[in-house]
Amino acid sequence: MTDIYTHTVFDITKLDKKAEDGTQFISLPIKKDTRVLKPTKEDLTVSEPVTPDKIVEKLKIYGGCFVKNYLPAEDCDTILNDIMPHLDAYHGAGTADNFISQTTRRVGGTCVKSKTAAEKFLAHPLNIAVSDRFLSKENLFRLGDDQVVTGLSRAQHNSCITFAVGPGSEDQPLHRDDILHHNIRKYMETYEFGGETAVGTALALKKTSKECGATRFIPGSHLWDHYRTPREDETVYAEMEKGDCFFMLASCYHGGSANTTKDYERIIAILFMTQGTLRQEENIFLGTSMEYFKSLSIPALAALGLQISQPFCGWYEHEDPIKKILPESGYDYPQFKDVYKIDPKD
Ligand SMILES: O=C(O)CCC(=O)C(=O)O
Ligand SMILES: [Fe+2]
Repeated sequence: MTDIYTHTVFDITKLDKKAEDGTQFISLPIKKDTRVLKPTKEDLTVSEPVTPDKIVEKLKIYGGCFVKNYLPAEDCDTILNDIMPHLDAYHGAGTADNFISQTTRRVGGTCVKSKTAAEKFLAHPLNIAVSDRFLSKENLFRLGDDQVVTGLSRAQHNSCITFAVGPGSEDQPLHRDDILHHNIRKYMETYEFGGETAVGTALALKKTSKECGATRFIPGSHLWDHYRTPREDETVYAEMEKGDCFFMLASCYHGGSANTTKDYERIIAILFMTQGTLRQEENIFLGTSMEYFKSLSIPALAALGLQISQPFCGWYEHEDPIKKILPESGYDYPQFKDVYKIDPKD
């Protein structure tokens, strides 16, 4: 019995075996799904003239697609100039795991640190149109016995992180970004709308190649269930020229890759949109002073939503907000509740 509503942790079978560092081995349910897509770069690239319909079609089939010349080079330069001082001030917060390499720098809040990012990248008509197709909702609601109202909830900004992936950065484990929303995916034969919680666009602020660690992704993995193993030999590298963009559903497996160059830093801005309903009803953050938050207890701050929702939701400058609000308190909250090793790897 648990007092927390949950599903999938009950699918973990603990094995009688531990790794050298003490990590518990487990097994997971195995679902047979051998579908592999091997699209060419051309298959994955939206043809001119680029329209929301064409992008949506590619995303339904592959989970990711490329748009050439999404933003002019000058806009990329302006965004990079706006963000560079913040990247230079990066001190490696939250690098205590294998998810972000020590030689990778990253800055969140790109759309509030760069007006060009907000106006040209976030408010890009293709981003708005495509995100709304996957994430917006319009519904009717009954009020009393004789009235119906309707409401439109549009896609909204979820995050926009600029990554500077330096030489020596390693392959990031393949993952789905919608784990932050605890989105448990079901096997799909063909794409069904309604279950997506985020849609991403990765903008190349500089040329990005396999050598410098381009994002790699698994075409078709947005149709997989929660348990299928993501394999390296199924990945495609999102190599792009400056100003090109890669659209990706958050349900698609992907990861940043190893930068094997000697001196070339890969710089990319990754924007995610989410459902307009994935927020608190009341916006208590706008207009509330830091002093007020500092005066509150940790349980009150956590209940207000200022504690990370594990694994990845609600951070401020890549850290749990309570750590920022009460730096002297010794408060620490892990990113993951438990970490296991899968055995056998199927
Ligand atoms: O570095 C990249 O290209 C991707 C990074 C990423 O997927 C992440 O940090 O969630
Ligand atoms: Fe990711």
